[in-house]
Amino acid sequence: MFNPLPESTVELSESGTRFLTDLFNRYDKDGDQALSPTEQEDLFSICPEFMWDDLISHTVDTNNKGWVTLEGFLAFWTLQTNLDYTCTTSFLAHVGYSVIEKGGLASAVREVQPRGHEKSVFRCRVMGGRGCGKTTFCRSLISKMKDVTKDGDEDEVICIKSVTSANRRIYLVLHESSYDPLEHFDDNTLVVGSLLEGYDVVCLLFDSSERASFQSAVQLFNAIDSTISEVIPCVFIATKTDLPTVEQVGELQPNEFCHDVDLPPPLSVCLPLPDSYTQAYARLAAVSLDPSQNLPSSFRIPRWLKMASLGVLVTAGLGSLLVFLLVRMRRSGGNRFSL
Ligand SMILES: Nc1nc2c(ncn2[C@@H]2O[C@H](COP(=O)(O)OP(=O)(O)O)[C@@H](O)[C@H]2O)c(=O)[nH]1
Ligand SMILES: [Mg+2]
Repeated sequence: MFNPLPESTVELSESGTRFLTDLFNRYDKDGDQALSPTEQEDLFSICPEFMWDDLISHTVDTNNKGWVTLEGFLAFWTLQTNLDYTCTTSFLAHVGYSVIEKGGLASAVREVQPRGHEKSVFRCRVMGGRGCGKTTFCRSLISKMKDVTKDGDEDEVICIKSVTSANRRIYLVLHESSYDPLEHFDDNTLVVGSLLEGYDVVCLLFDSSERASFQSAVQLFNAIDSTISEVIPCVFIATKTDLPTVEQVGELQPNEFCHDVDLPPPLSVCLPLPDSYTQAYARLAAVSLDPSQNLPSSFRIPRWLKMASLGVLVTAGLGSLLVFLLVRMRRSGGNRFSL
């Protein structure tokens, strides 16, 4: 029986990975290290209730024909396991995992502590104003930025790929959120807080060629600051730097803002420079492994401590007010009250 704690995450185990590798090789009939549409169809036809055919090629790296490679296949199941491991175990049940591997379905997955050293899948929330380049940023991870056509597409994409950082191979998940605080007039702290549950890093994008773009990023930053209960590293990224840079609306320009909150200046990315994305992903991977590298000064204090200090301030304030009132009452003829 596999019963992970609610705060834990679940990853593929060694035997789960081995089984999926063998499965891929079995269905890769021509041995070209990729599943052709027919091979993929064959594989997924054994479990009709699942509809992964489409999803898989939009989520992971493929070869130049758009066919899923072994690396992409494993990345896809890594993501499914991370989002909902029961989806992976049902699939494995269909394809005969228990017949081949010892230990039942539970041996295909393993429980991992949220900040544990054995964790190898890191989730990054990609946020920012509409049209600032979030989908492009996520898709570039799997070299599919050309798929982005419409301006400010509504779709929230999710992409996963393995990257190497500090001699470790980890999986980086980029998950777009289309929530733009400038489009909502009510308090956005609760929404933003729930959008970050289960994420390891937050990436705040802004379009350097659009005057109001940084404002969205700052509002998101402030909402995170006042809502998160756990410390989360934060990376600012300036997009579309191939276009002329404009001055941003607001008190502080992006570099000044980052300096003010004790963060490194924003990284720059743009489509004509694919390397700029590679560097940004490397940064996200490094920050996932060592959050202290990109923790804004105010995020270093857990929320409960902020609330406690607020409580102390309020109590101190009320105390002073009471003393002040008592002193005034005494001066203006304390005969009405005997102290
Ligand atoms: N010139 C330029 N355009 C870009 C760049 N990145 C994204 N875009 C374009 O900006 C538009 C909005 O991008 P998208 O990724 O959909 O933004 P989202 O709404 O934040 O997801 C699309 O037409 C993209 O092609 C870039 O680096 N340079
Ligand atoms: Mg988008």
